[in-house]
Amino acid sequence: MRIGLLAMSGIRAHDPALLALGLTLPGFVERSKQVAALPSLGLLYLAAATPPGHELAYFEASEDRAEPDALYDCDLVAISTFSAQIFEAYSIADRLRAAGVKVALGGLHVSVLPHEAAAHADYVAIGEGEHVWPQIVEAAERGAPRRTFRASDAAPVDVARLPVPRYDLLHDRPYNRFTVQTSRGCPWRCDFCASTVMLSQRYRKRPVEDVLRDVIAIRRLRPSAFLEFADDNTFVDKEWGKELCRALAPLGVKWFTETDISVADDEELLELIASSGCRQLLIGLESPDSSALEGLELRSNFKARRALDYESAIERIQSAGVTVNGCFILGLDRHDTSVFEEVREFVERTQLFEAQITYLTAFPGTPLYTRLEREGRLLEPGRWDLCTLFDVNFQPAQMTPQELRTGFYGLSERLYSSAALERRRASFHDRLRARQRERAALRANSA
Ligand code: B12
Repeated sequence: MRIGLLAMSGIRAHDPALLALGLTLPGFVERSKQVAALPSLGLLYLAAATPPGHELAYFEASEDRAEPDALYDCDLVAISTFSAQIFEAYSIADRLRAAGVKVALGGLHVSVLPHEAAAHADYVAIGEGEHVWPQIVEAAERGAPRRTFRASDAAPVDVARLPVPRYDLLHDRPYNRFTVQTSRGCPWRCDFCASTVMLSQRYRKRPVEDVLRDVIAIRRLRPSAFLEFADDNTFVDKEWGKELCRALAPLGVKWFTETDISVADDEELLELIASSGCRQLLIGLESPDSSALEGLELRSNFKARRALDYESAIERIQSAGVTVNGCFILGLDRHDTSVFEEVREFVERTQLFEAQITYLTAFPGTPLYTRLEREGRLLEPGRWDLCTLFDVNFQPAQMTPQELRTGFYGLSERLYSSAALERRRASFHDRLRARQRERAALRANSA
């Protein structure tokens, strides 16, 4: 069969005022360019798990009706999508099916709402795709009737046996940023999280030599590639993290990842992260104030506990030479209109190299969604297209939706202006130099 792999690409946001603002703010523009340049790792994993004897091609659609014509020559098309682009994916699927192409849908959103997806697909996949995808290919080949495949009905996916994602399918594309997974899942359970937890609960890390094998495969394709680890929380296991960094260091790659604030607790790890080519750690701080984070992490109140120590933790990480992209969620239940100034002050005080602000977003399948639905606080239930992190679709507890938006616009202007960006960057480098001088002096004294 000829099999097409369709990624819904680009970023989504609908609020016209924010879009107009975003286009003029350097901080937004920079990240949007980077984001637009990442392929779908999920589809590359499916490609690697495809039984032999089929012809594979990777495609992208940046919006509804943007699907390439060549998709219509396929026998089977696998579409991977998150919530924000699900309706676009459904209409592309409907058109493909009307033209006689078999369609399989999977991914985070579809795994949570398989009944919704089933109306638009021949085959629906729930959960991780590596073991169900070969079954879907086989079903399509036989012309088997429509059905849903559950990863939980197959053997569990062993992350110590993952194949190299088929990066080679991207050989003729302009990508210079690639994703690699070093781990799947996260030990914490934040009520808003809609990542791997939607597929499987457990946190699993991969053998370091397999990660290296994947990095080398990317480098073979694109020697100067920048790597983003598509993990939920890379440095949960500090000793394994050190092993990973030691293995990456000789390759001279530049990389970025997401992790939690506890990375600051281990000085040796920080040094290894810095010396192995890490350009930035993205850390979900969520709010500067611990009280706003009470109960948000459901297992052990991790976020509220750690917020007490955010400032010194950020200082430790950044003075090891690793920039922090601190993420803040606006509209948590304890946030009133004072939160915008609070975040601005915090970013200024800590001189976070980068700050990311998003709205509290109720993704389907999350405990947050269930709670806001129960409390009648979803403004337009079922509007999955508003699950962009940049559109408000809930009634905040202590503000009107418009107050939340207005505060967000104002904060965006202050955080992402050229002047603010330059100030933070200069301050990072100044502090780093000062810290390096201090260390050199200490070493000289103790010698
Ligand atoms: C890398 C990344 C991106 C990249 C690449 C996206 C891409 N096309 O894959 C970029 C930067 C472009 C991106 C953009 C966006 N992202 Co993003 N992103 C991530 C990140 C960090 C990792 C995703 C990843 O690669 N996972 C690893 C792969 C292997 O897993 P997977 O895709 O789920 O695939 C597996 C299964 O789902 C399944 N599967 C997937 N598709 C299919 C299809 C079939 C047919 C089958 C059988 C199986 C199957 O099999 C795969 C292998 O097991 C996650 C957060 C996280 N830590 O997980 C957020 C995340 C996925 N992103 C998110 C969001 C909201 C977005 C945006 C909508 C933001 C915006 N405003 O535009 C955009 C979406 C636009 C887009 N083009 O996708 C949310 C999605 C939540 C949700 N449930 O919808 C997440 C979870 C982050 C968050 N803050 O909550 N993102």
